[in-house]
Amino acid sequence: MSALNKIARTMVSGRRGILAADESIGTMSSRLEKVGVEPTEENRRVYRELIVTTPQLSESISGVILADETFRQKLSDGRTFPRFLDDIGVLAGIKVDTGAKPLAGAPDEKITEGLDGLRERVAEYVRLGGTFAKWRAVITIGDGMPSDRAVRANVHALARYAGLCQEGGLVPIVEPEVLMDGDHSLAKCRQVTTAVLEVLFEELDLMQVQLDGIVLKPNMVVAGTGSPEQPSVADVAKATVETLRETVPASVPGIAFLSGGQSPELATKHLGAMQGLDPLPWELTYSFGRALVGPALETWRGDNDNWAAAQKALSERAVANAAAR
Ligand code: 5MM
Repeated sequence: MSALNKIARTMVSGRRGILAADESIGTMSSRLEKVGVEPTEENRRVYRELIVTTPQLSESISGVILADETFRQKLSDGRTFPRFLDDIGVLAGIKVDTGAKPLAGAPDEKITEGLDGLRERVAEYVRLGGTFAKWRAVITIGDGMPSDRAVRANVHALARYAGLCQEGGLVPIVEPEVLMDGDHSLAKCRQVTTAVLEVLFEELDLMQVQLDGIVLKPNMVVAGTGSPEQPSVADVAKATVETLRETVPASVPGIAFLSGGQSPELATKHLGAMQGLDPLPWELTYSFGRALVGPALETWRGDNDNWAAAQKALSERAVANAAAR
């Protein structure tokens, strides 16, 4: 077993999943403001400390994805976040993309940036204690979207990112997110997700990415949030698993879903319903952001009297997702 494969398997096996706490400074700041917390560097640090010090986190969380700012910050006891995670038996991951920007000639579509200097940044993150990385590509469904060029440009960047991470010793989480925004049907989401995953695996092959040393982080196949016809939990589970079976090689060790704006409870139900569907060639787990930490942030609201209750709210979601596996 290669070192990359060993890390990837640790990330996805057993009952555990991955916690995405890698909101960029802008996203984290607006989420803090929404719950009445001043968006300072220190408040972002305190909030991340609340998350990672949640009791028994390591029983349901195998890895935490951090943003660059958090990766370099310290907990109150002086340990860096990667060091603390290592001490509690949780892998430290790092978001290495620098955000999704408008694609030239297609302002309603996005291309994720961050390849420049990535080889050097990967080497630094490894020195700081990172074991895996994340890059998120964003695909929009809409009038004439996604365009072929948006899909091609994004999967090309994902594959080059994955190759650079593997060369430097980090397991890449490969995240092509087909957004839930819009009034499209489940069938449309399935068609677009299939097309994106097909070209993604072509491109990963072209770049000679070792498939047993990645973790795929896709969207579930759902209807758009504005669609009048919302599918049942069983329909989402079936469409998602069928789509993945058609597109994801069995050599990929695990698939860890994003939640994409689903409610925490629904994301967990979907994950649970997929586990019952025949033997699957890969592990199926979670790499949720909002569906794991949303209730904790709402509970904390910057008041340290709510610290324990907020950690309990995170713990409940993490335990529910582990049980769903
Ligand atoms: C936690 O949010 C991640 C970073 O977002 P920005 O760079 O936009 O601030 C995001 O990539 C996240 O990891 C995925 O979208 C999964 O999170 P959800 O909430 O969709 O499960």
